[in-house]
Amino acid sequence: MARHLLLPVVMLVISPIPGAFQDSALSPTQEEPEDLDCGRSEPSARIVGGSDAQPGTWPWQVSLHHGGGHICGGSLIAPSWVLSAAHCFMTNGTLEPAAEWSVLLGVHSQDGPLDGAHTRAVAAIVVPVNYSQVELGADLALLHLASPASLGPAVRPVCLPRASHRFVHGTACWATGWGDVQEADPLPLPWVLQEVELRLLGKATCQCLYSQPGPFNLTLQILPGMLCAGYPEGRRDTCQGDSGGPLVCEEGGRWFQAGITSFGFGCGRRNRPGVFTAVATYEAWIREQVMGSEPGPAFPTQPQKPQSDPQEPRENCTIALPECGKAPRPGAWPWEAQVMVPGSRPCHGALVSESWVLAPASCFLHPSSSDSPPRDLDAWRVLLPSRPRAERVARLVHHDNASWDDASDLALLQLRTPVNLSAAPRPVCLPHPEHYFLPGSRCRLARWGRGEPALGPGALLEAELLGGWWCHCLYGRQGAAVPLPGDPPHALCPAYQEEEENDSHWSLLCQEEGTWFLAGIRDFPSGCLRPRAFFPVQTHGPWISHVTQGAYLEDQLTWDWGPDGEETETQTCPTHTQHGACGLRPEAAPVGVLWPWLAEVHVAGDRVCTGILLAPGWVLAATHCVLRPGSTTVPYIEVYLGRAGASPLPQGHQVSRLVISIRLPRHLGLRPPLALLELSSRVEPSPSALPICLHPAGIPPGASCWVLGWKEPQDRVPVAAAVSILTPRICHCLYQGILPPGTLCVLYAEGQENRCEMTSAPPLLCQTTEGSWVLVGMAVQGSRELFAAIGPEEAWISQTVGEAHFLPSSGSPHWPTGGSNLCPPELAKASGSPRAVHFLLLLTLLIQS
Ligand code: 4AZ
Repeated sequence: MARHLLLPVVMLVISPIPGAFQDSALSPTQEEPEDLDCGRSEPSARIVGGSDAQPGTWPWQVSLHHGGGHICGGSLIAPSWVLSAAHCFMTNGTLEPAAEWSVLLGVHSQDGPLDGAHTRAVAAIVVPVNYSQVELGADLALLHLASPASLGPAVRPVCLPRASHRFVHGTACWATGWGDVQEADPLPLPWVLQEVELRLLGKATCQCLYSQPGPFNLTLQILPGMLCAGYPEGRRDTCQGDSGGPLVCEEGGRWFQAGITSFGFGCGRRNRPGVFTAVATYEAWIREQVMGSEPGPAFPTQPQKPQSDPQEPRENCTIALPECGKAPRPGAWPWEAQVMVPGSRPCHGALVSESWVLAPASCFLHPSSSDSPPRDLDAWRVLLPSRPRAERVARLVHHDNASWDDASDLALLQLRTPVNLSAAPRPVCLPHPEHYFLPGSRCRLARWGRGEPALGPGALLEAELLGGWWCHCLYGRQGAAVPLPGDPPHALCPAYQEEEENDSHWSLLCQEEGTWFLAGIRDFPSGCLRPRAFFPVQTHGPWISHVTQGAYLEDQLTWDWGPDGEETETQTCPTHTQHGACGLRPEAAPVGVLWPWLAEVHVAGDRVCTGILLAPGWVLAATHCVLRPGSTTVPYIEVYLGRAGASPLPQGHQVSRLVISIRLPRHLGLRPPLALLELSSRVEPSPSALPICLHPAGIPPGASCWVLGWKEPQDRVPVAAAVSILTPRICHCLYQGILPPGTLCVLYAEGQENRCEMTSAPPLLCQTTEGSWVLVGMAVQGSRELFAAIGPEEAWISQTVGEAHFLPSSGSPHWPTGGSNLCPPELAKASGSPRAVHFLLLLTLLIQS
């Protein structure tokens, strides 16, 4: 589909035609002599879904060449006149020079010797003054040939309808052209003229179809002077390159041109019929332009006027529903195909049309010679649901990149006999390249490739699609722009509610309005801290439709996004994702949790502690909060994630886990301040639950730090209080002798110290200069300023939690080394008065820096 630009109004008559003005449209005489025999073709006798025309069937069809190739169609209406579409000749609102165009007449195949064909130069191109863009109508043009065409059996004019001519809706008419056979799929050699039978649709029916919202919320107003032809279910249509060509209907043994191919949304799409310029509407304009030409176009009287005005019965608004992607229930997939190749395990694929099965090419590539798969297709069989016998295979087509690019690990198998589609088998829907699966879409996994023979529980795993930011940025595309809705995504990431099986290959099915799409294939082997990602199938839509000529590419069915939505703002990945998916906090996430690593640790139903997610199965908390002093039994503890500031999130993003064990480091004497809580099952990373980073040196150099707690223990709305971490020396001086080793002291920024309550033992976090968030300490019981440092426990944490994410140690240490070990006397003196401590500390810090 070509995107048509908004073009300014144009009026360009390059060579005025002399002669008397005769406004026949206003006073058409029924007996008007016909100056030309029109609309007759040889008695014996793409367009999308069409077929090769017989030579001589459509003798008025011409091909308009520009820059050495076919651009548009046209129709011969008089020896010196060709009718076509205005948009063929306009670039940025300007009419292209007539001299650059030539008209090919009497041509059938545009490849090889053009027997019987001849060419004419164009002397002038005329476009209505009120033409600006196709969607606004008046998309017609007249080409005045430099010399008359030589008429013969292969070159004859078509008849034009008078303004009063009524084409009855439902009439089967024909469109012809050398245009694309599908969207972005040119007519193959030998470029034989294609014909397709299209039914005229009443204006109300067409408006009803085009009022169904589509991708980009597109709807269209059908204006006077437009006419639609096609089918609600699509599949047969005109396409790019057919523009300007004729839509003709036979009446009384003559062919009348009812329409000029103008535009449409895509080609052959459901509820998107082709839109044509209604020629009858422009009788007066055409007569005016050709005035004085001898012989001029013929406007024969309509042979039999329809009895009554052919208005549609009020209102026929039956839209077509998708023919693909309906399943009785998740898991009972009517498109599930098993390809049986002798000597190997069954390979799971999906039925995508009556005749084609899509499956991973790796199932059929010979491991030793990847480019020459076994070709003994005779012995291959395909099992489809509800089919009594296995299907035989006629052809195997590999994706060109199948053997080296995992994202293109695809092959298409053609069945020898097409299957009758019913409830089962039924094809799955495929997405167009511009399809945008909304974040939060409900998805399922389906077997793909050499899966295990029995239906594993994974096949019913429910997942929710993550937004583009997460999926794109967690895969380390630092600094790259996140693909906008409508742009092809690099990956699709579903977030699972439960654990999945790790070792299987799956395809990703996503649902829109009850219809299932094959959205992704074959997950990447995911790093443990990253959500699973699937290669999007949508980028392969053009290849699949090119090979199958009829796979079920279906438009987007849900659209709660649009050009004005937040989702369309360009977002960029932060640079720090290079360290993996820890410590991320999206600054401009449209929905999401501000603190995705913050957990609520509900202890024995009577108190809530703060916890921090370190890895998919581990949360760190302060021991004194989760274990009562003196108690040795493990209380009943539940951990909630994805709740911090989570109000706009769908329910599915809030997860809870039981704590199955509490691990404490070995400490002599005192009870260790930090506790690791092992969760009953992993929490797969998602925007609302992501692990934090750790730093081997404890505090990353140059970081800015915060105490992250709740304002009130009841409502648990997270608040962050800005702090500075004091140097060990100052800390030591302030709390002389009373601090356990590894304790950090903080100084709150002005007015921040009472921001959060402390009974829940909040964490101390720092954000590195690159943007990653690092856990530095957990509050010590009874103190606002003292925190148990994480740094000294690095070895214990990494031994207990294999996946804890330590940032690479870089740069200088957080504190300058050296200097005096003596305490500044002012500090010691100040201990009683907090205001004086602050003042003196600030002074000391300034002197140090
Ligand atoms: C085009 O771009 C075009 N399906 C022509 C016809 C249609 C769509 C696009 C109708 O010239």
